[in-house]
Amino acid sequence: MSPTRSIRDLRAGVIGTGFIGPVHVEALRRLGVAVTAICDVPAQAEAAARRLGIPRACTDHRELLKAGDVDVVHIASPNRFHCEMSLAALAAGKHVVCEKPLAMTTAETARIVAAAAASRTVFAVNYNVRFYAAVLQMRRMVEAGDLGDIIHVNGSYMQDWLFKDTDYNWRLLPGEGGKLRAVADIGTHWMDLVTFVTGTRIRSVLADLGTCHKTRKRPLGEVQTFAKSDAKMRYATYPVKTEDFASVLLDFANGARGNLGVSQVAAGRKNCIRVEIYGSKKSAWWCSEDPEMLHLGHRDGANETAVRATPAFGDGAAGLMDYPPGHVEGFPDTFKMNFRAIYSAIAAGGAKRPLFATAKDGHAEVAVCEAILRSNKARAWVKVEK
Ligand code: SOE
Repeated sequence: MSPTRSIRDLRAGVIGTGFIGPVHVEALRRLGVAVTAICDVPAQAEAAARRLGIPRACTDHRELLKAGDVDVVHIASPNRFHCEMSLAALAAGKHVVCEKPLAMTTAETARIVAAAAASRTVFAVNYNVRFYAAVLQMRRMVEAGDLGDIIHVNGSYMQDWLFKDTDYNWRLLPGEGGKLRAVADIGTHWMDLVTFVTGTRIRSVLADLGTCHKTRKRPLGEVQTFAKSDAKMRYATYPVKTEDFASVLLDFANGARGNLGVSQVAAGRKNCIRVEIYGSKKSAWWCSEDPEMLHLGHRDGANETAVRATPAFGDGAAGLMDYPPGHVEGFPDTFKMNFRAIYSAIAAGGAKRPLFATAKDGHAEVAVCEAILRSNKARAWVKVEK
C-alpha cells in the first residue's frame, strides 16, 4: 500500500516578493510546506531570498518553473503578469495558486480557465477572505436555509493606503494593474465573498466610479503596497486613470439585490471588509475588523453575537480553525486555511467541490469588473457577460 500523500510532501515556489508574496511564504511555513524557490526582478530576488531564508532566488519565472523541487507555484506578481505566468506554470505541469484578480481581461482569464480545465493539476485563485471562520459559517447557514431566501446584501471594502496624492503603488498604473483599480483589487474580494456565501452569481450591475486625485505624485524609485512615505522622497506628477472609490448596485441570478461601496481613500479604514446578508427569516452580518464575531439579526427576538469556535457559532468552519475562542484568527490565518484547503486537494488528487476559488471563479470576478467599467461609462445597468 502506498502511503497517503501529505501536504508536507509538497514544495512551493513563490513569484513576487512585494507585500503579499511573503504573506504566502509565512502561511505555507505554518502548514509545514517547504518554500524552495522565490522569484522577482534582479534588484529584489536575492535580498528577498536571504531575508526570508529561501534556498533559491530566481530572476525569471521560467527558471522557477523548471525546478524539479517546486510542485506548486504561487503567483504574487503585478496583475499584468498573471496570465502569462499562469499559462506557463500549467504548461510546466505545476499546481498554481494565483493572486487576484486572476488577470487583466476576460480574454486572458478565459485562456486560463481553458488551460486549467485541460491540465491534471489544481488551479486556485487567492480569494482568502472566504476563509475567515465567520464567512464559512455564514455560507453554511445560507446553505442550510437558516436565513431563508436572500433578499438583499449590503457591504463595503474600505482602505486608506492610497489616501494621499503621494501614496504610490504599481496598482495605480492601468498597464500594471488593469483598467479598474479599487474594484479589481478589493471590490472583487467582496463580490467573491458574497457569491461564495450566497451561492449565486452577479447577473447585472449599475456602477459609479470616482477618482478624487486626478493627478498623483509618483516617488522616484519603487514603492511597495502599504509602504509608508518618506519626507525626503522626490516625486514626478502623473495623471490617474483608475478609480479611488466606487458605488455598485448588484442584481444576483437568484433575484437578490445588493449594494457595494469600495474605497482606497477612506481615511481611518485600514483594511475593512463588511458584509450584511438579509434573508426572509433572519440576517447575518460580519466585519473583518472584528473577525471573531458573527452577528445574527432578528425582527422580533433579541439579536445574537456568536463568538468564533464556540458552540453558538456553528460548525461551518470545522477543520479550518486552529485556535480556541478569544485567540483571534485574522488575515494571516485566512491564507493558511486557504492554502490548507488547496494543498489538501492537491495531495488528494483533486477536489469535487472545493472551498477555495477556482479559475472559473476568478474569471467570473473579472467578467463583473468589465461589466462595472461598461456600466460606469454608459451610466446604466449592464449585464455581466459570461
Ligand atoms: C491592497 O489593496 C491589498 O494588499 C489587496 O491587494 C489584498 O488583496 C487585500 O487583502 C489587502 O490589501
